[in-house]
Amino acid sequence: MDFQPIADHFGITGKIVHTEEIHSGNINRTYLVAVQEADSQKEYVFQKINTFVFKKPEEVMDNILKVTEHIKKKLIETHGCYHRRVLSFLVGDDGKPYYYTAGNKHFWRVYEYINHAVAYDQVIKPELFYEAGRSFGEFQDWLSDFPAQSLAEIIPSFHNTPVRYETFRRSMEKDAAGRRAGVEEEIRFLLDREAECGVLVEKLKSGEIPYRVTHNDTKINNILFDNQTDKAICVIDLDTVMPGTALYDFGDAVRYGASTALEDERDLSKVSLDLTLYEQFAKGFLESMGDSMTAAEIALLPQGVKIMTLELATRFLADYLDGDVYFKTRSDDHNLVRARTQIQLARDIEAKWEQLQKITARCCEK
Ligand code: GN1
Ligand code: MG
Repeated sequence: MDFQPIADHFGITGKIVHTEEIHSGNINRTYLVAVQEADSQKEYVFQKINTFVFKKPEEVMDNILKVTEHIKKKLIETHGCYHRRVLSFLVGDDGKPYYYTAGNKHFWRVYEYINHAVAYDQVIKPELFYEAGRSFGEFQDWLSDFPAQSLAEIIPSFHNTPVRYETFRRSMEKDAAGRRAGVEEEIRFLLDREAECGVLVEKLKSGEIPYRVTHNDTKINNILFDNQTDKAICVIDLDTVMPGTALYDFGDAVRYGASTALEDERDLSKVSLDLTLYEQFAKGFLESMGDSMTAAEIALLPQGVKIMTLELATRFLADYLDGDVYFKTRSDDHNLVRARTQIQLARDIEAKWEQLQKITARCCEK
């Protein structure tokens, strides 16, 4: 990979001394690029955007720049500086925060690497998940006065679960990769729960719960933690920041982070929902969202977790049926393995439903 033209475009003058792919994320390609300058070394993150997923990448960058500028202002007001707390994207001579290569085929962006930080793929101790809740809650709080109508809808109906089910049904009917016969049991499980998945979208439409500017991809590895203190410092992966409900962000974070196994664990006996972690995240999230969470939203938190889990199951299984065209995969059955962990998690969420209600109520008393 020749990073030099991209570096040149963004005015990075030093000599590239090290490059390395960072294998996280299921969509974009991400690289760490180290540059030797006169008397110091500086690191950048170069990302090639997946333009099959993000059809209008310029709009993605436009949203991100607006949102990061807004957060920077907030941080200056409250902390006097924003160093390490928000992503800073480079802008080329043409004033644009992106650069096309390969005859306009590849879309690149570059941001400053945040030093002394670590990202976790799994929650290794409960305090980390409290921090994650706090951080995603704070992110939403910062954006609570952001003009939502100025944001482009990057992926239409991104978290519209009934629409996800329609797509899933189309994939089932088409059976493009000829894989359907092997997954009838999984299909049945998901279709049995279709009726209950429209609740959040209906309540948003009816105004029972508010639209907010949300992150929409709240996996724990989308937060950077300080590598000394394990305090959350920066929310990353802002590609899908759009208007939505806080319940998506809550649900997505919990289905991923409070699972006792990774999203692609093959041994389903390892997959369950850790209630201690659920409580930690809820505490952190509710604390930093402050009084702005409405009673209706709080009552729906467990539903947010269940619906997001089912939504991801339908997305993974649909992609398996389509022949793996959307998510990056490392084996032929990778999407099926992912769908199965989500189904197992949904089963466990149902088994723990009463407890989830009780814990949620307890978090509000504090
Ligand atoms: C994708 O790229 P990554 O890993 O942050 C996906 C999310 C899914 C997630 C599942 C734009 O996110 O919606 O929840 O994989 N992002 C997009 O791991 O589809
Ligand atoms: Mg992402």
